[in-house]
Amino acid sequence: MLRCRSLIHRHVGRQAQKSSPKPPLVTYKVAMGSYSSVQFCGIPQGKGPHTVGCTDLMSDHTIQGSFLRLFYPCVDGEEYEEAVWIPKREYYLGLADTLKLNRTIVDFIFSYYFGSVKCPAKMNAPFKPGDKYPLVIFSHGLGAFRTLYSAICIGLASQGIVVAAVEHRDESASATFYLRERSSADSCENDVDCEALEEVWLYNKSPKPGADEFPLRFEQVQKRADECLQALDLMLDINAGKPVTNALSSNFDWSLLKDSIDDQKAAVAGHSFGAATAIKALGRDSRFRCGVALDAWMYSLRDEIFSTIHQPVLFVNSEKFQWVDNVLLMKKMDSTRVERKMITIKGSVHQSFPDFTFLTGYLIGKIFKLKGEIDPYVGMDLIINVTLAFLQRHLGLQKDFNQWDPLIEGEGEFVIPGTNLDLPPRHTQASK
Ligand code: VQ7
Repeated sequence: MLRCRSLIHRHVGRQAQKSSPKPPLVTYKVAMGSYSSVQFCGIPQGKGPHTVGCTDLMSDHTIQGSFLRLFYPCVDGEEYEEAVWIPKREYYLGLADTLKLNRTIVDFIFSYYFGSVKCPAKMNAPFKPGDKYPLVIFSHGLGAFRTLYSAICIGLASQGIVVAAVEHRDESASATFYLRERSSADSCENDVDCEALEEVWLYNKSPKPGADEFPLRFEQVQKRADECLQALDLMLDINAGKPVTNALSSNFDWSLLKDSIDDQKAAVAGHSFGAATAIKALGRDSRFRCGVALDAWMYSLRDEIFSTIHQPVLFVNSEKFQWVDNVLLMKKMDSTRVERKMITIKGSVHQSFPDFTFLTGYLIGKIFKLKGEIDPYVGMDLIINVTLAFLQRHLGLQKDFNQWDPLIEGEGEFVIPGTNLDLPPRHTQASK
């Protein structure tokens, strides 16, 4: 049961200016280093002008289908409730496996602490038509799943971007599911509530101890990129007015999305393994006009791929996660023909990108490396704002996101251009 403690020195965040019945989100004035007495206050609301809705789509129900959570600008209204952040218990079991912890204990603790966490997006609220929104396909990291990056997805959607957060079925998610027809042996005779389809859960597959990890990750990143392309196809079909078959029951009206997505303004983004996935997807499909790689884990990518990518890419790195060989792989994408940018967020860690960074106290956050030195809310604003600036530049958006252009150059209090690591001399200048 998460609660926000009162703060000693606090200021009211920008979202408090929006008309909201909820108490304002509070963030600390001290952005780095000394927020030890500060408590979290949950997943931050979007800072843009749009209220955000979200809905789940599984199309089709098989393991080959797409599974995604869509974040989008929605109509205002009180009647829609905020979405449950982790929507099924099996995800806790998967996280337990990923973290190599006991399932029963994790289930008990996580149900208590995180079971009632909501994300500030209204579940199944009607889509707000009347504009042509850009589209971002988002790929989660290894051991994560589609809802764990809600802060980023909501931040973008509140600024008028439709975000499809894919849940991968390559056994890199901590848990995911698809549906299959019940066998006749366990059919639903005399059970009126029984569904004809049953959930089949897939958990994170670890490489065998001592085995080479590369073949598994190489295969997974291809499947992940396929799933991003498939999600793009699905969203563009919906935009074209094709009827949607959703294996998950909801009253969401998909027809409102017809002609609401700008099919010339699609980008792909992701975190860690998801960032490698985004890079792979760029090489596979030129409909993605640019990519944003958040703390990329480049391990699964072979050198040959770098010459196949012709779109602009922004690398947003954390200070603590990166190492020289990984950054050198990013540097292989340096180009004189298209923009390749890299910045590092000071005081950030690998887990500054997913939502857990907002959902523990300081000490637990530090012990489990969920928080760095930077205030997580300040870090998240930087991640979202630099992404928006880059999307505006390369998707040709008519917005004011260029106010954050200096971040792309690594200019600002908590950012540096390029990397904090010492690279061999000939790599130090490019892509800054
Ligand atoms: O794609 C990745 N990779 C490759 N995604 C990651 C981590 C990662 N690794 C980089 C290479 S390595 O250093 O060898 C191993 C890690 O993180 C995505 C992610 C995973 C989770 F398990 C998450 C999450 F939010 C994001 O959930 C966590 C939950 C908890 C908590 F519930 F216990 F609080 C913790 Cl402590 C950590 C992660």
